[in-house]
Amino acid sequence: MDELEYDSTRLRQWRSGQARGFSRRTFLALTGAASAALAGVPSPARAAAEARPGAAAVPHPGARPGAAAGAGPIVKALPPELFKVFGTNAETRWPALKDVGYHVPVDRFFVRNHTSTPLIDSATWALEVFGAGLRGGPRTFSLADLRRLPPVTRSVTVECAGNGRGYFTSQQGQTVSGTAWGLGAVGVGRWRGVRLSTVLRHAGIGRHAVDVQASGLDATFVTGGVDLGPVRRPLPVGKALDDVILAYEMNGAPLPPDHGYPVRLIVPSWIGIASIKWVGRIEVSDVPLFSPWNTQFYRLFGPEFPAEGLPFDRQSIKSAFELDPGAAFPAGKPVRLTGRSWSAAGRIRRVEVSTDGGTTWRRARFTGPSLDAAWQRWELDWRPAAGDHVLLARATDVRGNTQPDVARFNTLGYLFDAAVRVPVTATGPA
Ligand SMILES: Nc1nc2c(c(=O)[nH]1)N[C@H]1C(S)=C(S)[C@@H](COP(=O)(O)O)O[C@H]1N2
Ligand SMILES: [Mo]
Repeated sequence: MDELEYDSTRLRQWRSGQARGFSRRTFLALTGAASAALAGVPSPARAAAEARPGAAAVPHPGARPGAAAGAGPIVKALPPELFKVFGTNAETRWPALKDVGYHVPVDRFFVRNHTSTPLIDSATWALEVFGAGLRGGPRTFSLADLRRLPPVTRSVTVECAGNGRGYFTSQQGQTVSGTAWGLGAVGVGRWRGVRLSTVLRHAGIGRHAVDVQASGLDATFVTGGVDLGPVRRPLPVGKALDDVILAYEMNGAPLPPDHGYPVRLIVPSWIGIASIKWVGRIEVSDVPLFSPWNTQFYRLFGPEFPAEGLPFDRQSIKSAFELDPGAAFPAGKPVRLTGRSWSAAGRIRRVEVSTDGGTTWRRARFTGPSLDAAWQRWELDWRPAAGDHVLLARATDVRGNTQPDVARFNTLGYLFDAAVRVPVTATGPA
């Protein structure tokens, strides 16, 4: 599974108009008028938001059986000591992970909703697998059908592609659009379900299958008066048949409503949008598929990238301390700094911590397991002198990728991977 090759092939197909689902013509109709008026770097998301309502309606399945609207955008409680809320989204506050184990408990796992958590009745819910990439007709699976198939359990990170976006502005002085997340749009869960490959084989996937696209049963996503249809994003068949899970349990219990009940995708190492929640339908196509979530969103736009934007799928590498910026410590007393690092390219090999703004670095001690597609916990003892200090943590993975000093600017603020500067103070005698 070579993602770079997949992405460059899709970019070529997209440029030459070979795209079903969300064509380049539709994209240009949405963005053309507005981007002509914009000076500087193109911002398709902004352009789409400014497009005339109804200018380019995208067809989508109207019937969404089993879905009902929830009370608010997020169902679970969002106490301020555990979450920072941004509209329909909520990020985990890192101090809330300090004394919890390897997996993030549901009560503090971040939520990223394009609209609202739907309340789905699993008794009437069914998964429909359909499309020209199947050898026969459509197949449906009840939750009981899925539970009868051989299960798998795996600890996997789910991380929003925009995690850390706020640091493009606060640390690099750059203007980007989208939710100004800190580092808390990430979590590791223990997911149990059935391999997507098992379900696709039961559905009769054919040799000519090209892409696999799951759609959510949450409300369709409307931006600037344009209905973009249900949240959906294609996977190449190579990835779909590799390590993707159709999960029905999180941390040993049925998925909670906010995290995709009754069934969601878990796509290891890929950006969070790939892990479609509340899956209702899965299309197996015999042609390349496109959706707004791999054409106008989740592409890298900016001076360093092609005008159409560079598609991407994989997450990057990051580290976070289990504390808030501005945390205060007693001066002259030992403190144990703790944190976690993770990379989509593999396990973490080394984490270095600086307590003096990046001048000197010490190696952190690993605690707990090192898992592929999840994170590494670490700690470091420190005795701060009175005054202000800047902490940094910098991870290196088994492939040799290291967090840079500066993340690559892109207008939608994805894949922030630079080491984050965390101001803290030590007060008192000494
Ligand atoms: N149906 C649907 N699936 C979705 C989304 C959504 O809004 N609707 N958000 C995606 C995004 S952008 C992310 S980062 C992850 C977040 O998963 P979580 O809310 O369980 O943390 O879900 C993804 N799956
Ligand atoms: Mo996301």
